[in-house]
Formats: sequence, C-alpha cells, structure tokens
Amino acid sequence: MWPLPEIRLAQNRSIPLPSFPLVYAARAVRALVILPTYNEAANVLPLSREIFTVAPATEILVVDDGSPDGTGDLVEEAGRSEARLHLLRRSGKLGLGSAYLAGFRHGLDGGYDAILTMDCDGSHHPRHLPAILDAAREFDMVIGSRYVPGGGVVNWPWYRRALSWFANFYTRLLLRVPTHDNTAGYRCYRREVLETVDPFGVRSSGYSFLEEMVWRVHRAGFSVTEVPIVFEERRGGKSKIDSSEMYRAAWHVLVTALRPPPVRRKP
Ligand SMILES: Nc1nc2c(ncn2[C@@H]2O[C@H](COP(=O)(O)OP(=O)(O)OP(=O)(O)O)[C@@H](O)[C@H]2O)c(=O)[nH]1
Ligand SMILES: [Mg+2]
Repeated sequence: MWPLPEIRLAQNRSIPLPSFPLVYAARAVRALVILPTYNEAANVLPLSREIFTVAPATEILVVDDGSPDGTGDLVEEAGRSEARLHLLRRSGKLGLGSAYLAGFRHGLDGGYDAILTMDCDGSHHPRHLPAILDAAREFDMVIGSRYVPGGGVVNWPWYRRALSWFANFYTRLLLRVPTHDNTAGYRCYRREVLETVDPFGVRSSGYSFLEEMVWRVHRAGFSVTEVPIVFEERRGGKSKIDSSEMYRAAWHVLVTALRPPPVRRKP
C-alpha cells in the first residue's frame, strides 16, 4: 500500500491544497499527528494510511517505546517510502505522558503549526480529523470529545462508561474547566499553546497528564473547543493502562486543584 498517490503533491508545501481545511492566508499550515505506540503492530500502518487519506497534508510521528511486537520496525520500513511518516524510537516503556512530551518536543523543534495526538488502537477514528483540523483554525486547542452532542462511545461496558463519566465530572468540579471530555487523548494544540503552557513541567503521565493539560491551557487564557467524536473500543492488541492509573489520576487532579502550579498567561 505504500507509498500513497498523494505524496508528491502533499510534500510540495509551496502549493496549498484547497481541500485541506487548515489554510491560513497563502500558506498551508503544517500539522503533525503524534501516535504513541506500545505493541500496536496490528494497528499502526492501517491507521497511518487512513490518516493520510483523510488529511493528506499532515505528517505523522510515531513515538514507539521499544515495542516487543516490532511496531517500530514496521514504521521504520514503511517510512522509507513515505516521507510523511516519521519514527521516534525510545528504548523502553516510558509512559504515555512522556511519549506525548517527546512528540511535542519534536513538533516544536520541527516548526509544525499544529500538533495533534491520537491513540493508535482504533479508538480514535481518523474520520474525525478534518473537523478537528477545521476547528483548530479558530481555537487554540481542540478536543475530540465523547461528551458533547453528536459524540459518544461504542462497545464499552457500563462500568467503563460510569468511570469515565465520573472522572470527567470530578475534573470539571475540582479544576473548574469548561470542557466535558478531559481524559480524551484525541487533541489538537496550536504551537503557541505548547510554547506557553509548558507541558514539560507537568509531573504526571496517563490520564492526569491530559487533565492537567486542559487545565493549563484554559488557565493560560487560550480558547478550547470540543468536536464530537465516537470513541470505539481498541481494535486489536491489549490495553496498557492499569487500574491503579485511575487512582493516580484522581489524586493528581486533587493536588492540582489544591496547590495549582504556576502557569504562564497567553501573550
Ligand atoms: N510510546 C508509548 N505509548 C504508549 C504507552 N502506553 C500506552 N501507549 C499508547 O497510547 C495509546 C493509548 O493506550 P491504551 O492502552 O489504548 O490506553 P487507553 O486507551 O486509555 O486504554 P483502553 O481503553 O484500555 O484502550 C495507544 O496507542 C498505546 O499504544 C507507553 O508507555 N509508551
Ligand atoms: Mg485505548
């Protein structure tokens, strides 16, 4: 399947694509999708292909933590014939939050204008990407949200729904954020947001990283919006989030509410 037919056109950044939603004035916006992976060999290339199909001008950075199932090798091989697909290999499983940070560093250093994050397990469908990119023309941060009209969850048992609902209720209550899906990892940040709110200062991983990021962005005075997405249970492979993560996240939200770290305001 590699390389895809759009490559030559998409790589020529001096020609803005009229169909690409993120076009400011005369120049195309450079968007980077970060895909953190740990044992996602079954999912990573099909998902990358789908992303390039719906948003041909985006690039992808896979941050792989030495997956024993060979995810990194697959991406390296595919990247030889697909210049939009990049790989950052790390030596061991260092956690989701730190994978996002490594991706943010790469995105900022690489001069990308918009930096997105998506799970690589099929839960975050690329069909929502155009709407997210479109909203990013107007808003500093966009969340692909399960909990706004039009959004939802399929294939989740009642207790997962209840936990997720409660986690969001608790976060809204304690952190006073206006958003409804604060544990969602399907996001788009404008580079100015990441340059200002210092994600590298967030001292937590997993869900609490995501919650603290929403809080920091809101607190800094940036605009945040939610675009509805339908979240699907992972397509293949195993979950890497253990149940203790929930308690850690709840504790971290409480600490952030009671002893808020300093956050720079938007310039
Ligand atoms: N690089 C890296 N990626 C990770 C790590 N842990 C999880 N991931 C990836 O992060 C994404 C989300 O992880 P999941 O295990 O699906 O976590 P989740 O979606 O909260 O949990 P489930 O609902 O059980 O799927 C997936 O793409 C994982 O492969 C990690 O330590 N390092
Ligand atoms: Mg998942």
